[in-house]
Amino acid sequence: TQLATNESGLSYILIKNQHAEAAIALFGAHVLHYQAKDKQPLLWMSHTSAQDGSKPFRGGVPICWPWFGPAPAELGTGLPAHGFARGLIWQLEGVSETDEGTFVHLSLNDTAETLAMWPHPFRLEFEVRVGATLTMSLTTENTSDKEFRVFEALHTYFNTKGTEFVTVKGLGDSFYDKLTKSDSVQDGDFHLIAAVDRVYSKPAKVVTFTTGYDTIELDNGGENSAVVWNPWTAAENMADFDSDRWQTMVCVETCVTGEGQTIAAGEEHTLSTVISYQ
Ligand code: TA6
Repeated sequence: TQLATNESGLSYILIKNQHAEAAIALFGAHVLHYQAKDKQPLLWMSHTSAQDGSKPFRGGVPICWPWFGPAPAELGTGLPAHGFARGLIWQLEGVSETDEGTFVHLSLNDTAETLAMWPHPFRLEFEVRVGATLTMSLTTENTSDKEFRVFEALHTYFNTKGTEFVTVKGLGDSFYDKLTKSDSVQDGDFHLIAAVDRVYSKPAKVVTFTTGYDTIELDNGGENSAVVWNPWTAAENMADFDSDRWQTMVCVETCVTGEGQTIAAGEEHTLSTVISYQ
């Protein structure tokens, strides 16, 4: 495990152990790459993603926090989509090696800059374990003297062999369709056959899906919803999304959306996922 720096001065933790290899950027506490031994890379990353910190990485695991999608109207205009956590540099708290894998611990505290966007003191802790499974847990501590509400996601981009291989189970039947802006109901499993942007409100704790390479299991905790996203040909209009590679990605996300998660003063909440091969 080593700390590396790219041409733009962004720092990364590069991990290689007996189970897997991975790369995690301090910018956004962003898991960019994870590959278990004898497996394909698990995470999809756009070849045209910004690499200089001018905007969040397109791919891997963006951390959306403390809002999901556009900022709540009461916070005003001009705020970044999906919150600010994925666009700030986190603090590296420690790295430890165990038989189960490498643990990386990062943190983010409120600053004058975050308080100007979202008026609440906080501390975030992000713990990643790079082992035979990829485990991520995001803990929000309310360090203020008033309760606050957060919306969040581990917005994971998965690498697939092709859209036709993707079937997702465990999403539950109710979803909000962001493309048609309507509530809808699904009967059975989800098949990736067209553009999709859905917020499922009653997912099972364990969501599983096929990539064409493997069957992946997400064992989630602290979530209240799951999102499935693939922009399809609309990816061609996104500057940082290489135009034909939507065919080999799908986002299956562990989320707190809807009513959000209220956290009392001095309390904390953890959103987590354990990603493993079935
Ligand atoms: O999780 C799905 C989504 O919220 C979509 O609506 C889509 O816009 C996507 O995330 C990517 O958002 P971004 O801000 O990273 O371009």
